[in-house]
Amino acid sequence: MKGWNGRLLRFDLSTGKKIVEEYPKDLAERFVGGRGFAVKLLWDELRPGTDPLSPENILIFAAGPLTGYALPSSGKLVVASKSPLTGGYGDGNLGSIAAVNLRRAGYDAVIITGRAAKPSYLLVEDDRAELRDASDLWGLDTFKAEARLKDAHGRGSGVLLIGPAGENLVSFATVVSQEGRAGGRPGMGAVMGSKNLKALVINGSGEPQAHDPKGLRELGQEGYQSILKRDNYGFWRRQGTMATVEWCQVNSTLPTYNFREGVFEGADAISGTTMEKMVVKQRGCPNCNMICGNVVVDSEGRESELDYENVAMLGSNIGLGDLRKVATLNRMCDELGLDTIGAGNTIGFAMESAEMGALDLDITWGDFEGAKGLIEDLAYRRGVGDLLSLGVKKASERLGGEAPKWAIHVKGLECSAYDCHLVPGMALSFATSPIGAHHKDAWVISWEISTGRRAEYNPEKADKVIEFQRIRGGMFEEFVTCRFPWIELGFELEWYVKFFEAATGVKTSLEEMYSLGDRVYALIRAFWVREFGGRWGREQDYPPSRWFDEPLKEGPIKGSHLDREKYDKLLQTYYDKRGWDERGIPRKATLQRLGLGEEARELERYTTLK
Ligand code: PTT
Ligand code: SF4
Repeated sequence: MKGWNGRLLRFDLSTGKKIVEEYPKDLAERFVGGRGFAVKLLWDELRPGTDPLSPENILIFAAGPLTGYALPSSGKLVVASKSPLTGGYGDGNLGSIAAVNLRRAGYDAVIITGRAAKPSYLLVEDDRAELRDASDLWGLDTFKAEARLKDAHGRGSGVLLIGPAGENLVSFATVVSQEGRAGGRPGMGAVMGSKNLKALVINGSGEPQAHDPKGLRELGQEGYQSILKRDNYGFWRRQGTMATVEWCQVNSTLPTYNFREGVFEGADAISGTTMEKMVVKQRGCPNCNMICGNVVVDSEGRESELDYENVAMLGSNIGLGDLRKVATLNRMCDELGLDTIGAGNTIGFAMESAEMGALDLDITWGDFEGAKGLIEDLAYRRGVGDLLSLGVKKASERLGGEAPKWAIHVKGLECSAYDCHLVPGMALSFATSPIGAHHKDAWVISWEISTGRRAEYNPEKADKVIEFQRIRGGMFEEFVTCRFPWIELGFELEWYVKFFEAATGVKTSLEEMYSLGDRVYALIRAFWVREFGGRWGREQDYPPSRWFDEPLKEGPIKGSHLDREKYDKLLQTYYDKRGWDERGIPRKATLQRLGLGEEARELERYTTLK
């Protein structure tokens, strides 16, 4: 096999046993890499009903057949596991030299099982994989621990690690790398912590063999050149994802006061334009010529890398209109290894709970010191932080009463930063995302609004959600490269088909990639259904009730809210188009058509397939 290394590294932390395994060609052909590999391995190897924080859970770091080559934005990998936050499939995508080094070391994925007897880190250097003592790193923040590991193993080492939040099993702890790349929102950091695994350090001296190395190099160079010529390139380099603050404010979709509103009176103070004047340097992922990590100095004099999601969730969503203070909260989350979206959402939930008298906590909207204290309490699970570290779904259920009404999540994963009172397509994207409420698979909000059809519920919306899920979930998460060249600069999808052919020698087409996306989606859905013991229904695919029941009170579209009946019809259209039944479970014929006949037979042990 060319393009793929064809090898998996398995490491059992309980026994210290390493296995290097050549995987069957069929895995590459049917699941390609990244998320595709992850869900197939979890489906085949994870015992249903496994406690996500037990040694038996499986933690996977997977690259794809394009990762690590000299191709635009190819320095990414997927981290996946059964999620302690949702109980279903969880993953995240982060940029790190660790992705490149993994491929250089000769692997396409690392599969970690068991639990180390004491705090440890796993050192992978080509064929060598050994567990090292991490007692002196345990308790350190991600910046300090990464610096120590790089001192020990070289500046070019790829380090994927957790902070105190992961060590303390916070349900929305992430994996961090390179001082601000963070991935695995559904608690992948907690899974790592439960395994006593502080870090994975990866070095490699080889190169993944390509089918047509010269052709691939030339195509990569052409691709980089093409990116530089894009109209939006200059603006992107200045603002990156932060331009979204202004866009959301103008369109009343900026999450504000725990997603009660879509406009924030302090939006200008946290906008991309404000940030531009504060940027001291830029950072990014490897192999990228459109880097988007803008670093500012925070209110305490430290560097902090800003992205839209971080700023909206730790800014407008908690009523804080001071970008340097927002940057401080963001820096704390990076150090502690907490997902900024989960943290901002949870702080907003806590502020509203305190306001409503449901939680005995001295905190108000925009309370910077209160938010700082809460972030610490979350990471160390102190006081009320212990309850809130479970995520807003479980915390609200424990608080009881009306609290679930202001818990903003889908399937237990906190919503990322788009208010959906009047964008039903985006609400459907959140609701049907394969990991819970994440925008990564279908960011249809921009299409919905720019085409002037935000209020519509027509079948075209379901088509668009599926199209985006096929591209984002079906190509970018499997090839594993960054999707920003395409989504932000219009770098055409055909490039990726050509890259894939030059890397692997396998002829493909966009249609084939879409059907790959459908296969991966169906298997992820099957995984959820199996984990829930077959007890699965369409209520799982509903956005937060707030967007239906509590109209916006401010801004140009005040009075707007989602319509339950129309949403339900749209959801049914989505199911019909996907070939899923009215419960949201793939039909038997659909699974068979996607080459998942064996998986269908296994799923039938849990539920009747229609
Ligand atoms: C992603 C989610 C996002 S999505 C953001 S900002 W975004 C938040 N970033 C966090 C952070 O930073 N620190 C922290 N402690 N927690 C954070 N949580 C939030 O996590 C990220 C970029 C971005 S920036 C996005 S959209 C794109 N995501 C991609 C994706 O999902 N797939 C893909 N093929 N390409 C992508 N490119 C873009 O990558 P999760 P990163 Mg992230 C400070 O991982 O779990 O998916 O959550 O990885 O290397 O930082 O790049 O406006
Ligand atoms: Fe990373 Fe941004 Fe480049 Fe994507 S565009 S690879 S997120 S630096």
